[in-house]
Amino acid sequence: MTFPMTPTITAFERSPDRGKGLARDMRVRWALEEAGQAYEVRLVSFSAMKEPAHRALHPFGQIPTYEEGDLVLFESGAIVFHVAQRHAGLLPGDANARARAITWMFAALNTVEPPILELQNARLLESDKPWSEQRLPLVEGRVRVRLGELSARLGRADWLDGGFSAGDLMMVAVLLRLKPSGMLDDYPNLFAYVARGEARPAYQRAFDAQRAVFTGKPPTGR
Ligand code: GTB
Repeated sequence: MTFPMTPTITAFERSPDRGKGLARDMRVRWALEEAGQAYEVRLVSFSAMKEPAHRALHPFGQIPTYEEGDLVLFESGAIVFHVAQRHAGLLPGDANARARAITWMFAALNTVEPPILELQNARLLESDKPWSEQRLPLVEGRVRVRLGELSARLGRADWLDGGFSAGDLMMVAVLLRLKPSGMLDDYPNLFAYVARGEARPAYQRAFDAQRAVFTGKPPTGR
């Protein structure tokens, strides 16, 4: 199944991560690639994001957004959910399994991502504050609690609940934010889980496409 109109998403014109795939357009690209759905990308500068034209799409002046005909969406979770609902492969057909996969999407966004975000803010935005050094272990500890809990639940399984789903896509995308910090190395099953996500051909295509924005070279099409 494909959408009647090719959707357009927005992404950073110049991502601060320099093509590492850590911005939130990556999870949307990944979902679209898993779905086999062609899409277009409009690149937006930091200043254009705050202009009325972009705010009409995204009230908070951020990326990603998603346009498909008359439909305009923002929030990466809502966009991935929309794609997953409309295409086979990202959500199971069985109603209960589907509800559980959606639960994992929420868990990724609402339980696991917030402490990770807090840690990144503490490291990037608060390092010059006199209390930063004292606060950092606390914030790091909160991330470790979640990683420990998630690691215990995943155990030796490949994916969180049966086959790969949008829940895994979101969880891997969230955990990837920790990759540069090396924190995942202490949780071998989570490290392997993330690597499994990254190894998916759809992930690779999405990663190459967002990286091409930074390098200026077209994706290799692997
Ligand atoms: N809850 C929203 C969603 O899930 O879509 C959050 C959207 C959001 O935070 N967007 C960020 C943005 O537009 C980009 S992803 N920021 C610009 C602004 O607010 O003015 C966050 C992000 C940015 C950069 C990196 N990086 O460089 O590593 C990683 C993640």
